[in-house]
Amino acid sequence: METDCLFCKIVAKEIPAEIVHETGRTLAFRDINPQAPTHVLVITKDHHADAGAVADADEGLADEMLKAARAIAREEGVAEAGYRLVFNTGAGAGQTVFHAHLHVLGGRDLRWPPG
Ligand code: IU
Repeated sequence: METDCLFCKIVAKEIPAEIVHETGRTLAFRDINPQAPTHVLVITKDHHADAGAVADADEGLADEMLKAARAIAREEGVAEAGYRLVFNTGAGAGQTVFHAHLHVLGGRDLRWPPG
């Protein structure tokens, strides 16, 4: 755990969050500033700075995040209509919290390019 990391504090239950899904190595909760009717963040329980660090980390961790996202999309009822998975990776791409998180967005029309 990184002491100054907000998402580590959510994992440690030191900061509340609306948790919607949990696996052995991931936790998912509703984004505090939702950009779509469904906006859930899938995070790793261990601290990894971004998606690249997840890819370099434990075997199967990225796969576990992806499977969690698929389960959430189904549970939220957005899988059929379509949903978007986003890893903002690096400040230049809009990453603001440097603890790896996969955005699961759905429940409205999603345009491309995302901007
Ligand atoms: P980003 O990809 O790093 O920009 O996404 C960070 C997300 O974390 C963003 O959508 C925030 O609304 C969200 N978030 C949150 O859900 N709870 C918080 O306490 C904070 C940020 I700070």
